[in-house]
Amino acid sequence: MDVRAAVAYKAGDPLVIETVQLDGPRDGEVLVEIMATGVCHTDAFTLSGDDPEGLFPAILGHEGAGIVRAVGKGVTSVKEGDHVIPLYTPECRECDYCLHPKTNLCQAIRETQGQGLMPDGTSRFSINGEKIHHYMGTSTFSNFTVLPEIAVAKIREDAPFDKVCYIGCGVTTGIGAVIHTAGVEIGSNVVVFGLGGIGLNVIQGARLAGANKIVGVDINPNKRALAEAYGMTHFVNPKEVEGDLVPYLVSLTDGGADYSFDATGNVNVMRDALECCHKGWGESIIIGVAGAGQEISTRPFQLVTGRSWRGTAFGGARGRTDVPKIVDWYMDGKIDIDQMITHVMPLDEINNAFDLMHEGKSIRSVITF
Ligand code: NAD
Ligand code: DAO
Ligand code: ZN
Ligand code: ZN
Repeated sequence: MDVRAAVAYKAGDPLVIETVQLDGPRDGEVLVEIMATGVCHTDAFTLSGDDPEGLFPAILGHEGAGIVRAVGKGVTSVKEGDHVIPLYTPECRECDYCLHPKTNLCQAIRETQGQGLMPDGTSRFSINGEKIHHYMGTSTFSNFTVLPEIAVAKIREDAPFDKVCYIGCGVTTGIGAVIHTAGVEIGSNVVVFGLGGIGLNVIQGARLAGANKIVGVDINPNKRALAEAYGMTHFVNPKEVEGDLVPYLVSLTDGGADYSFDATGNVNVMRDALECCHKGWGESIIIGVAGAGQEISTRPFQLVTGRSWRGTAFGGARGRTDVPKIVDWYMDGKIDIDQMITHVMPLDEINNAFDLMHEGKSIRSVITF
């Protein structure tokens, strides 16, 4: 079938809105009509060329919501008409990783997903006979996409697509990092670096978890007001701190953060995030994705003296199990999404969404089809 998609032909170039050919779902796959998709920093990261796994041409996008329009042979867990959120971290419920309690990194389709292909090693997208790569197994910058059955979470039908698409990445990543990965306890002091689409969700996760001080750190002062609305108790702009940032944060958190989170992707910030943690027990969680070839460093003594450094993908969430629950939290008013969606636009204007992100003017732009 012909579909409308934003194609990334080359690193650094704007996306091109094209009519693209999409083959139907094969065994174990589903065809999903994408109704809305968010534009995340990770899409921009791949488009920039900094992503070591980035492949071109590709149809980017990994934060969508839509409706199943057809299913391939052998599909049992969803049917035509079901509302779903695509999962860039699938959940097969059978592999060693899915069966291990300490990870959400299902490996069932990892190899082909990393190659921009469906599990049978082929692409469903093409243009004039030329292959276009899938992206993160989701390719939501298209009004239709094909996904493996294990890479869709079935959600309730009254949830608005233009809001819950954000649960496909940002909301789940931020809240999940607090709840699943860190396991923040009531009364903890938390420091969050980067108050963008992910960091704000870390803030709201910390509030949900009953944290005491929730310190937000961002070089853009315009991020302050919204972060306060989501539960930030103290704002720190590193540009306004006299002296070193780390001792300032240690003092502000009465000896150091119980938990800190990097939601910037900057390796120097990651070091500060680790080093502002409390001696003896502070844990720092890396969420941000750094550019190709970049490395983190600290003095090993930081770890010897009881701080620990960990990371999280998709907030440690198991998509088919946890995503429908997060949709329920939104529908029940336990979490908020609406204020973070600062811009809504049609697919034709998707390059504007990237510009707004780079200019620091948006939290989330959502594309509606
Ligand atoms: P964003 O651009 O919306 O937000 C980043 C924020 O960091 C901005 O507010 C910016 O002003 C701030 N910032 C930049 N440099 C800073 C510095 N030196 N000190 C303090 N603040 C600084 O991006 P986002 O969508 O929130 O994504 C954040 C990161 O998370 C990206 O690296 C993205 O790739 C990554 N990410 C990871 C996962 C995962 O599963 N691990 C999922 C989604 C996104
Ligand atoms: O190696 O098993 C694996 C898959 C790792 C992919 C996890 C991606 C999470 C980080 C990228 C940001 C997503 C928007
Ligand atoms: Zn994302
Ligand atoms: Zn699995």
